[in-house]
Amino acid sequence: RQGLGALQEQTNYPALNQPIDELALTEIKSAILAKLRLAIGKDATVATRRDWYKAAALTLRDRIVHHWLTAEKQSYDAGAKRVYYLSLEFLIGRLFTDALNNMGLLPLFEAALGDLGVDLSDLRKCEPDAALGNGGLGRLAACFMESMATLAIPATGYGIRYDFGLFRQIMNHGWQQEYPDEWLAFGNPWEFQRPEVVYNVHFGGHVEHVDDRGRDRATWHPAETVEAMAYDTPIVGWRGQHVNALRLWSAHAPDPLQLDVFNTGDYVSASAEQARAEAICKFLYPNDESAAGRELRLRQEYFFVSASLQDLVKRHLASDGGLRNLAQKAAVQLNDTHPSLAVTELMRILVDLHNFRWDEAWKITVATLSYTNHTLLPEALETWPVELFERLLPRHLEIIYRINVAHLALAEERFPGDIEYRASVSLIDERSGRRVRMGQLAFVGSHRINGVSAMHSDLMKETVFHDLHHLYPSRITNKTNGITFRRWLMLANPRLTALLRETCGEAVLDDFSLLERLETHSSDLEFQKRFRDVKHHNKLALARLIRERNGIQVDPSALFDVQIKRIHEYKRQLLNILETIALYHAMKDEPQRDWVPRVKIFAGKAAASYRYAKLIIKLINDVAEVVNNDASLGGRLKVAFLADYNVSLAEVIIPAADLSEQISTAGMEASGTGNMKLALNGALTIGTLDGANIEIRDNVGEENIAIFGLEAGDVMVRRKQGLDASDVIRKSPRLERAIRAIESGEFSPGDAARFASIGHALRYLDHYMVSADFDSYYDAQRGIDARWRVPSAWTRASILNVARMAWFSSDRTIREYAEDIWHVPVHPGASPQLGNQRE
Ligand code: B1N
Repeated sequence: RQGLGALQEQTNYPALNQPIDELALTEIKSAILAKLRLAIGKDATVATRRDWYKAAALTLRDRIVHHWLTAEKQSYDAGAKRVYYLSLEFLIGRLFTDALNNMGLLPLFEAALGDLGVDLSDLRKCEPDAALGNGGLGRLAACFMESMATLAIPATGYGIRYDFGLFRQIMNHGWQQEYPDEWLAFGNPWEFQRPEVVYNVHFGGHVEHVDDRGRDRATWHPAETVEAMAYDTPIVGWRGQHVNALRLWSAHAPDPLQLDVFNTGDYVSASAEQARAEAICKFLYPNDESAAGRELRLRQEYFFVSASLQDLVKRHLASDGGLRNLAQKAAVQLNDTHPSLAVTELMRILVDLHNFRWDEAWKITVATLSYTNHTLLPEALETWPVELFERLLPRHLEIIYRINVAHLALAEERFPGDIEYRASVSLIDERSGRRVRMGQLAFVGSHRINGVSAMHSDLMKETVFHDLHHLYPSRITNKTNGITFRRWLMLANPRLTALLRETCGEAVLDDFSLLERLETHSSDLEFQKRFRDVKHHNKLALARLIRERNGIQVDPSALFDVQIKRIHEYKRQLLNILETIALYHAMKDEPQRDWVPRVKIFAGKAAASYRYAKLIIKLINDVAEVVNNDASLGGRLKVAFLADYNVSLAEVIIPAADLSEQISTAGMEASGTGNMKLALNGALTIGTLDGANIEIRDNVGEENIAIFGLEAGDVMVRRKQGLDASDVIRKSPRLERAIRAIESGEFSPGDAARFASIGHALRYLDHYMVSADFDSYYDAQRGIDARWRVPSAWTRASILNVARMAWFSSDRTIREYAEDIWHVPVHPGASPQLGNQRE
């Protein structure tokens, strides 16, 4: 029973653990030294920190592999049903301490490394983030992988092994610049290359229809073939008992070099085929909530869907002798529409390759697949031109047409003669050039379609999937997102974890519902002080980081006000910075007032092609420049934009936050998961009634959260009324002044025109209701100030947030998927009650 001794020690917290077993210590030390020599090829005297990191990671990996192989064998022997999580994104971050912690080996490794003269917390930083995702959707996939392993659900994650993950963000005079993320430059100690696990993935060519006596079989004669090679990364669950694989595909040309061409001296053309194939896994599309619309993206989607389905079909053919009972043995979850082609590919495999009758194949497909929708934003709903489909995937287009025939017949049956209804549910959008609708395809081909928060699932039924919902009324279900507490509490916030263990009992690590035991301590002044000390310590660490990275001096006892997420108009960083400007003006007007000291902390990336979002970043940095250097404020307001937001930076910011900004335009944020991470770490939320904010309010209580602004229904009404914001601006001198400051060059001296487009949008468009919500937001912020002035009240609310967040564990979310969608058992050993009995 080992816990967080190592991280506590690293942060000088009294260790709660048993003494370390000397025998095990000796063993780990010699194992690390052996790795250093035999796998890295270096001697301890010349090893760099990175060498030590790799040696330690490989030593740990050895120990994980044993559990992995055992888990694999057990589920195989038992003929257990397996979950396949198909996702174009897995935003993993670092794995070293995550795996150590789940294996219960953190204290042992820290001691062993310490004896060898290296600091574990230094080694930790040598690991690059695996940033194979954009934001919430990709991070959710990573949390789910960890929870599935924790609940001992046999599962495989399938995705792409991108050579370059999400771009690195660098600030150049306040402007975002993108640089390639070379995360594999020094190798990756976690992955196992599987050169023997290779599948051919085809593109293009033509389709031949043989006479198959009324069946729907066809033969596809493709024009191009790409090889998919597997790389496996083990994912360890809590307590280390169960391990699953994340299987990522890498693309290669079957014929890497055309020797004849090379010998003519044309070296570039000789490897052209290889370059074309490898482009597929070259990089992750940097879109969040917008569709890529590029041919290469469609190639990526088909590539990973085809390889993954071939892999799982092979597995089931080997173990179950046939595909007839596939749905009893396999549950395939589609993470958004990016893997929607699984619907057509599985049909192709069953009908063309395994000779199934169409109707039976269709039953198997629908029973096997399920689809998670993550956004209602129209610009993010994937569609592909029919013409492109025809060129790249001719057989799949035919299958789509064939599915559509039966589907539209059902629609006709339901609403005879209603042409508009049929057009609306059709898999083909005929309005502006013919396009394949990937959302409709995934919906029709799945037995369950889920949204990611209660509100989002309701809106799915009312908006994008309104008509489809009427046709298939039992399919839409809600699965509110969750986060893994192992990473977002235990690892990110070891001091809070130690306090929670002491207060709620050790069993809290296995049963987060025990967090409720904090409630009785929430008003205890002695406990409050200890709780505040933890936060203060975390804030000191963040203040240090802000000084080192941005050269900005912040007061660690100021209110740390945090907005960290992708930069997007609907997430409304603009609303936050406008309020900052208004507060700045107010402070300058009345410098003698007892203003609550605040640090406004921003971090996030803008899609490289999203010019307006990049302009917002520049505005934040320009405001920071003016505000931070205005001596008349006495340091009571600071603004810091931290560059290159990623999982590891989040792990530092979140435990230090006092206030969590969740201020999206109501109806637009499907769920949010940063909102959960921040509340779990004791930040109070200021937010709109949007996504999972609503469920956070329901759990923490409305007196412990600051809700403001228009509701989703109001937003729809106001949009219908027309979008001009001049009415609200006229009534709000404060807002008028803030907008004028932006337009007049107050923050861009010598370049007043820089933010003209922002001023224009705020005044005359206001699609995202920034102006419309401004006053309400400003007032809510002053309410926050008032609360902050009474430390006991603030701390109480903060403690109650922690105490009431247990429901947002991704273990809960995964249990719901397992029960309602996948129909797989969760391992009883991982059930919450077990932890209890140890008390
Ligand atoms: O998925 C998260 C939610 O918590 C967020 O609210 C939601 O915005 C996010 C196209 C997306 N929705 N859609 C995307 C990502 C990449 C891409 O190319 C869309 N991301 C979300 C988890 O449910």
